[in-house]
Amino acid sequence: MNAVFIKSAVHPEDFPPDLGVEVAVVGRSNSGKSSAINAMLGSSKLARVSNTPGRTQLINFFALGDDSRCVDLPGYGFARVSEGVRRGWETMMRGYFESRESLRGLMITVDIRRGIGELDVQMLDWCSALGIPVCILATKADKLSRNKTNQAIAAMRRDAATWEASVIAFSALNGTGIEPAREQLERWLSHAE
Ligand SMILES: Nc1nc2c(ncn2[C@@H]2O[C@H](COP(=O)(O)OP(=O)(O)OP(=O)(O)O)[C@@H](O)[C@H]2O)c(=O)[nH]1
Ligand SMILES: [Mg+2]
Repeated sequence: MNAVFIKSAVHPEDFPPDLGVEVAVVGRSNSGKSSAINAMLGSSKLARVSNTPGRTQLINFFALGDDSRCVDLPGYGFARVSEGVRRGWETMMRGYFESRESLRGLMITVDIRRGIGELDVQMLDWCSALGIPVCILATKADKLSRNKTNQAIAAMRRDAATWEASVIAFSALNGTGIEPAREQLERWLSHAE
């Protein structure tokens, strides 16, 4: 997939035109979001863009083709953010989720060793209220043995069933799950209506 950075934005009026289809990626800070985006899109330049200081707190849009986009959303769960920053994040996310007609699905990166946490649950609740399909990428699967990975995935699938979300064991390091994640992305992006 040939991805090209379009722009960063905070407010809906600055987003690229809401045409065609897009898939967004979000997750706890340090959960492997940038690595997952790079692995799925097969480009190492994208993370550099989204990790540019200042851009981490912005919504980053990447073009994947004509009217087809991947959106890198600012992560949550930073250790010491002020109430003001947290509110700003929430307002920005609301502005995105509640206005974006072209959004076809959301991928949430969750560190497989942590499992689905409170903030992920809020995200899942929000998506199900808005009718947005979710796929969870259980990242850093290379950190666990095969046995532990299977156990963790089974537990995450049980948790995720509440929201009808799917779970994919994923590792940007050894390539686990990159193909199924990419297929999910493409399935969502092929929903043109
Ligand atoms: N072992 C292992 N480490 C990973 C994997 N993916 C990411 N990491 C490491 O986890 C750390 C965070 O990865 P990022 O991809 O930057 O995570 P992020 O969610 O984008 O982080 P922020 O944008 O800083 O919130 C880095 O040190 C990565 O090298 C993986 O699949 N396996
Ligand atoms: Mg990142």
